[in-house]
Amino acid sequence: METIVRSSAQEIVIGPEHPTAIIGERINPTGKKLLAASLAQKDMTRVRNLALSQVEQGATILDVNVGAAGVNEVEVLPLAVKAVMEATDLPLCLDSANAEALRAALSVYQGKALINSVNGEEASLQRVLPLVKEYGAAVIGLCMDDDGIPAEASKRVAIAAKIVQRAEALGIPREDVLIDCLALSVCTDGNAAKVTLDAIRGVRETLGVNMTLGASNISFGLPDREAINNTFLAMAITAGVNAPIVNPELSCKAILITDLLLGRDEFAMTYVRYHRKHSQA
Ligand code: THG
Repeated sequence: METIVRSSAQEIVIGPEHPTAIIGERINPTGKKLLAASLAQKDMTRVRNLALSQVEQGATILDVNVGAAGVNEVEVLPLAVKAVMEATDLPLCLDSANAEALRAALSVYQGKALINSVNGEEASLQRVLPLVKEYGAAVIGLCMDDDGIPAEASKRVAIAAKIVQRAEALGIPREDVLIDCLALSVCTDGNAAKVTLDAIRGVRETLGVNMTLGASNISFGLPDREAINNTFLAMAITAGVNAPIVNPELSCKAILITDLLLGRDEFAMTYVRYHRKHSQA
């Protein structure tokens, strides 16, 4: 099972036999006032700089999200996508809940994009999957629906199965669906990580599709989030996640070490190269 995403200049293959793809999350105004303000002004300087820094830190795909108060996503998402395409060669993950913004971004994107995201709600399936088909893109399917994020792993797997089935019914191959089993904070529910990991194993065993995960929710409200996130990432990758969404500055090293320990880095070449490039010695 291989998911391929592409820019005009390179291709990234996501799959169990490949190194973990690293989707950089930092082009996102959540919690970043200055980025939100510059996006509202249609100033792409910060977007470009966040693209360049994440490439430098080891991202292999870049998420682009411009959702904030005062930002017209239909206008600004394509502007941000163009700015990132000019700054880097990495394939992009177009992140919006607004289908018209996704369409506008897809129409300027050169390559095979990853769309972030569709979920199990009927309205989402009907708005997003036809765009995936029309543009020959890949898509992230979130394990949630009208009733929110299920507390039981088996229900998340059932939503994943529904998304895959609805995609296939439109002629979208299951290789082009990346499932996100979703993480909630262990601060409020001590079983939250376990449920997500059970869902990941369930999706791997019953559907066999590739998976993403935004890991950082797991540590919300707790001290030393970086340590929690990176420990959870290692567990999630071991369970079957192969394209996590992360802050590359904080998580690339942990991901490369996880690949090394799982036998996915022959002669430790990738880890050693990364260490040389990023150690100040
Ligand atoms: N799954 C999928 N897509 C996603 C998520 C997911 N997209 C959005 C999000 N979750 C992943 N992206 C982010 C982006 C920013 C932050 C967390 C996840 C974040 N920002 C800091 C804050 O809010 O405090 C800002 C700090 C900074 O970076 O400067 O934490 O789960 N499919």
